[in-house]
Amino acid sequence: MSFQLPNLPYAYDALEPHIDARTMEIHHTKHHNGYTTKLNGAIAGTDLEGKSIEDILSNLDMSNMAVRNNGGGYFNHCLYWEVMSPDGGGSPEGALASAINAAFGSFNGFKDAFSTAAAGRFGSGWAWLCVHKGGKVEVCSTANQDNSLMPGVGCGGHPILGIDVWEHAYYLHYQNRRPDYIEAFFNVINWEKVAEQFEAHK
Ligand code: MN3
Repeated sequence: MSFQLPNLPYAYDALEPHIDARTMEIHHTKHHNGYTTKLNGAIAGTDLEGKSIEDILSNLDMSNMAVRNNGGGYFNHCLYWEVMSPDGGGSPEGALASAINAAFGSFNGFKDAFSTAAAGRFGSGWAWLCVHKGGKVEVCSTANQDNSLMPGVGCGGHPILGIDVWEHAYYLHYQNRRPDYIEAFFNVINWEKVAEQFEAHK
């Protein structure tokens, strides 16, 4: 069994004007496709073949750079597409909203923490909202294609919302204006999907 590049749950132009169609198409067909193909190559014939991506990343030998980079890239982008929607934006409700308020004081407190983590990531990487067993949420950031499932990255729990801050995620439209991309991302967050992830992993 090999990993498959998932289809996007919307058209490439569906997130405009916040994220442009050309960025989305290249990001999906070139970058995510590349991570998927290289991950399959890296695990072929090893004892990782046939395991779930969460299992692979949670028990990862961090010196295995091919699986670390491409397995992270595979997982991270699968989540990224899912937590965006043309009908997104607004703020969460229910238990997720309560967890966010408990951790950050308010939705705006969360937005500040998440945006600061995303803007402050030097070079390439991701910012995350993660949930720990028991339901506590935290914001953190990881470099390159690392994520909080991996051991020893200084960031724990299961990622339930992630923003890609590699330049390939925004440079065509926003050039060096990463903060503008981060602000725009809030207009496309699919909070129903994030809440599903919260319920599944809390
Ligand atoms: Mn990317």
